[in-house]
Amino acid sequence: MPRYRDLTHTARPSDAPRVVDPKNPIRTTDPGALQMLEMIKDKQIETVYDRVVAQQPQCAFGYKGICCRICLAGPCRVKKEDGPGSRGICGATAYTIVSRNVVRMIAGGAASHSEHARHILHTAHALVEGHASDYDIKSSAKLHEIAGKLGVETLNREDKEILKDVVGIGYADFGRYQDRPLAFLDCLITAGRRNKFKHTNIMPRSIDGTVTEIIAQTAMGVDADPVNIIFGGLKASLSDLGGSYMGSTMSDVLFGIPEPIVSEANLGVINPKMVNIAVHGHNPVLSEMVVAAARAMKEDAKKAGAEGVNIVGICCTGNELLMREGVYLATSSASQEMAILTGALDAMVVDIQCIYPSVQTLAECFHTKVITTEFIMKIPGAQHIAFDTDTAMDDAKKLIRIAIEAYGKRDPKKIAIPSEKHQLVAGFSREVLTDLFAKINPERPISVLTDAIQSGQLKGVAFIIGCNNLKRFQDESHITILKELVKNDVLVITGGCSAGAYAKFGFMSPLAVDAYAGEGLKSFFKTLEEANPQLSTRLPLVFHVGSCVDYTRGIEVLVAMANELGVDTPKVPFVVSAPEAMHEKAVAIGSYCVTMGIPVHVGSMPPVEGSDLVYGITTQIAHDVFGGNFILEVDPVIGATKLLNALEYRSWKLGIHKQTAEKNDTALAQGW
Ligand code: XCC
Ligand code: SF4
Repeated sequence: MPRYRDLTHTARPSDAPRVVDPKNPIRTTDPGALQMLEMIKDKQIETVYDRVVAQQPQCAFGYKGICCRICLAGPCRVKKEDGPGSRGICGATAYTIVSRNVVRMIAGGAASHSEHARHILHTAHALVEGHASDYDIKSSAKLHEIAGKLGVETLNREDKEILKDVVGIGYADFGRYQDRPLAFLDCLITAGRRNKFKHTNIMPRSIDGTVTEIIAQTAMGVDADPVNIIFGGLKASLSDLGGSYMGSTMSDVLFGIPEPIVSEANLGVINPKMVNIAVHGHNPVLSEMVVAAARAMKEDAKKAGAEGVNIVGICCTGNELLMREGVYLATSSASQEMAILTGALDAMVVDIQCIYPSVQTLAECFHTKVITTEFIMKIPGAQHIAFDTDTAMDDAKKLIRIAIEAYGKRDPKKIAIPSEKHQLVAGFSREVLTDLFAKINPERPISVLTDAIQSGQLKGVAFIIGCNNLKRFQDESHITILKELVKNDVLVITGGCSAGAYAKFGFMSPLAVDAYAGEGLKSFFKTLEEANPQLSTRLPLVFHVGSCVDYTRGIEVLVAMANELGVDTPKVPFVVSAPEAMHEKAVAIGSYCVTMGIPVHVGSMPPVEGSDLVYGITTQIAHDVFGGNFILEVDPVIGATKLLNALEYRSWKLGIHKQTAEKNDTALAQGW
C-alpha cells in the first residue's frame, strides 16, 4: 500500500460497528421500501429485514473466515492463538483456512458470471446453427469490433459467419487445454497487465479449467500455502473477468449496444391499472423476449380489463432491460420482496442469481405467481417453465398469459403501492461515453477525460458497484460515498445494485448534478453537454454502465485511460468501490479489479480477518505485486476519504512522473 499524505490512512479498518443497530428491523433507507414497510407495519409479514435481526449475532468464526468445512472431519475452528486448538484437525492453520475459504468464494463468483455468459453464447450458437429464430444480431458493429479484437476475419463475410467464429473462440475459452490465454480476457487488457499476469502465473487459459483447478487446489490435504492459494484465486478472478466480458459483449451483439435512455425507478413504477410483471435475476436472454412478448400482447391484457402489460425490472435483469429498452427499474436486491407486497405484482419471472427464495413464501400471501425459468434455478412451490431459446417467444407469451390470468385474481384490499419514483438517464455503454468525448476530441476521445484529471478539473474516476448488504442500512453507504466523491469532483460511473440505489433515490438524473456535484465536475458536464447538442436530455450525475457482467465496461474505460496516459493501469486515477458487497460474484469482481491494478474499497468485511497474513496480502502486499489493493472499511465516510486519498496519490504521482519525463526528455516512469 502506498504511503499517503493523510497519515490516518492505514490498512486497518476503523472500529465502526460491523452490524449497525443490530436489533432494528427497519434496515433500509430506500424511500420506496420505507413507505412499503410503513404500509405493512400492522401485518404479520416477515421480510429480509426481520431475518437480518434474527440472525444476530452472527458466527464470529465464520465472519473471520476461520471455520473450515471442507472435509467431514470438520467443521474445524481456529479457537486458540497456539497449540492444537489453533489448527484444524488436519493441522491446517488460520492462513490456510482463511485463504481457502475466500478463494472458493471467488470460484463461486467466476462460475456464476461464466454460466451467464455460457447461456448467451449458446443462444448465439443456436442462432448461427439456424435455430433460435426469435433472436438476431442486433449490433453488427459490436460483432465486428469483438471479431477484430479476437483476430477473426471480417472482410467480405456475412455476420453469421463471423459470429460462428466468435462463438467458437468463446466455447474454446471455457475448455481450452493448450497453453494459451483466455481470448476474451487477453483482448481486453493492457500489454502491461498481460506481462504481469504471465509473470505471476495467473493468466487463465480456460474458465471451466480454472474454476475446477481452484476447487481441487483447496480440497482437503492439497494446497496449504496461502500465497499460492491466493494466486490461484486471482487466476480464477481473471477467468471471471474474461467470462464477464464475454457475457457483456455477446449481449450487446444480440440485443444492441445501450444508448442514453430516460426512464423511471422505484416501487412507484408498479401501475395498478396494468398487468405488472417483474423480471428479476441477471440474464437478458429470457427477459428481452418477455419485453417483446409484452408489447405484442397488449390487446390480451386489455381483454382482461387492464390497460396493458407493464414490465418492471429488479436487480441486474432490471439493469439489462433498463439500459437497452428503458424498462422501469422497480427495485434492487435487498428490497426485492417489497415488489410483491404491493399486492399489484401479477407475476415475478426469475432467471438466475440474487433471487431470495423468500419471494415464493411472500407470493403465497398474495395472488402473485413466481415463475422460475432456468434448469439450475427452482424454488419449491413456484411454477417452473423451462425456457428454451428455440421456442423463446412462445415461452415468453406463456409467461405473460399466466400474469394476465393472475391479474384477474388480485385482491383490491391488499393493493398498496408506494408513490415513490424518480426520473433517470441510463444507457452509458463504453461506446456512448467514447462518442460523448469524441465530440470534443475526435482523434483521442478519452483524452478529454484524462486531460480533465491532469488539469485538476476532475480528481479522477470512481466506479461504484455491487450489491446491498443489510449489515448496514440498505443503500445508505452507496449514497453516502457517492455524495462525498461527486462533491470532490470525482466522475462516477456505476452498475449493479449500486446503480439501482442511485436510480431509486433520484441521483441518476441531471437535477442531481446541480444539487451535489462539485464545481469542477459541474463544469466538466457542462462542456460535454455543449459539445453534444444532439442529446435529448442533460447528463445525469452518475453514468450507469449496466449489470454485473457489464462491469467490464468500466474496465474498458480504465484500459483506454491507461493507454492514453502511456502507463499501465496501476497508475491511472481510477478507483472502485463496492459499498455494500454481498454476493460471491462481488468477491470475484473485487479480486479481478485488484489484479487490474485498482484500489478497491469494500464496505462489507470479507472473511479474511482471521489471518493477519491474508489480511496483509489483500490490503497491502497486493499493491506491491499488482498495483491494486483492497481497502476494507465499513464506515462509508471513511471509505470515501480513503478512495479520495488513493485518487489524489495517483494524480500526484502521475504529475511528478510526467514533469520528470518532460524535464529530462526521458520515457515516463512506469513504477507505481
Ligand atoms: Fe446481485 Fe447483480 Fe450484487 Fe445486485 S449487484 S446483489 S450480485 S444483482 Ni451485481
Ligand atoms: Fe478440519 Fe482440515 Fe477437514 Fe478443514 S480440511 S475440516 S481443517 S480436518
